[in-house]
Amino acid sequence: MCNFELLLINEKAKMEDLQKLEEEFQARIDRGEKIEPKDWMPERFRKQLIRMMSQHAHSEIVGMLPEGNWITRAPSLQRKVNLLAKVQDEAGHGLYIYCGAETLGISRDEMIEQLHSGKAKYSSIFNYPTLSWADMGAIGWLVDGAAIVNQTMIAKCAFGPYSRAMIRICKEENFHNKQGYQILWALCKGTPEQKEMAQDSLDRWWWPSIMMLGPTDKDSPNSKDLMNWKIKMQSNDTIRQRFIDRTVPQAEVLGLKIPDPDLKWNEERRSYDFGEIDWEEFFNVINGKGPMNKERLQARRDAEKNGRWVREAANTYYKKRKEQAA
Ligand code: FAQ
Repeated sequence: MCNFELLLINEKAKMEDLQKLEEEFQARIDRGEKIEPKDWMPERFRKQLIRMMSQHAHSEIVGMLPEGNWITRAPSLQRKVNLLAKVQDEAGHGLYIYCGAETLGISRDEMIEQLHSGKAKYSSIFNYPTLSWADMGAIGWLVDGAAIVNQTMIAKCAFGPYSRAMIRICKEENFHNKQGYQILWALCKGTPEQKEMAQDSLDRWWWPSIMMLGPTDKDSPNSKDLMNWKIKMQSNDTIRQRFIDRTVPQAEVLGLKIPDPDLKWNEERRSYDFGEIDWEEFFNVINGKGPMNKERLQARRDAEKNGRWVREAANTYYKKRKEQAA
């Protein structure tokens, strides 16, 4: 037998082994088992998870910026404390998810570099400006509300570290959601000007909040694999519909009008029908052409640069303590 034939036999054996491993892997997922970082996994699975988890972590971190903008302008000490706690929680969420993604063999530095170079995305929703105090209410109610509907599904996903991080994150998001709703509640029960401010905020945040749950299913290239691997438990459109169905009655309680003339209860589907989403706006925003894309990325790059000395000092101190202890 010549060398070439031997090589072919070896390659074929390797392919058969790989196919067997992939079948066993899929069977584990189908049985509802969790995949842990040290388990064998297909390379495509690892890459998709790194993409989704790192983008999620970036979203939590960039998501601190629009609300951080209002900490010094909160209307009372209590509101300030609540907002400060919420923004700190978002930092924590980013850190849990970065840690989870690191177990897949990518470093935090690489992920940050991908964010800063524009290679990795972060949620479209954080590319809109926060123009009034009511926007703090709308973010908690709508943005955290949409995030919860999505993330309670991810909490059941097949990758152990992601699923466990989500359980804790969802508990905190519930507090965020309630504090946002409570801000709008207070404004809606206040003066006509305050109620107008709440309505203006809903008018600006409604459509972006619906879009943040991702493109419609037919334009969602990652969904097939992710759903097959039970990373995504439900499709973008299913989650969007659930978010709308649970949010419309909440708007009615506030006495606010959702800015969609086509929004109507469909008795047969037992769900709301809603109007056409402006997908052109969505794709512009995720491709860097939203109202605040440049500012958001610049703020993250500046934070990285300005905080470098703190990280260096912390590392030096840690090394020194370790040497002393040794
Ligand atoms: N923004 O094939 P699909 C929060 C991209 S956390 C930007 O459907 P996939 C907490 C997508 O990456 C909010 N890009 O993608 C908080 C892909 O591009 P790529 C973040 C988006 O992954 C509250 C392309 O479009 N939550 O709010 C967006 O199957 C308040 C095609 O899309 C998560 O990240 C978007 N909205 O589904 C913090 C949850 N949508 O990468 C502070 C985890 C899609 O191929 C204050 N992630 N794209 O170049 C997910 O559930 C999914 O990744 C989706 C997208 C549903 C976001």
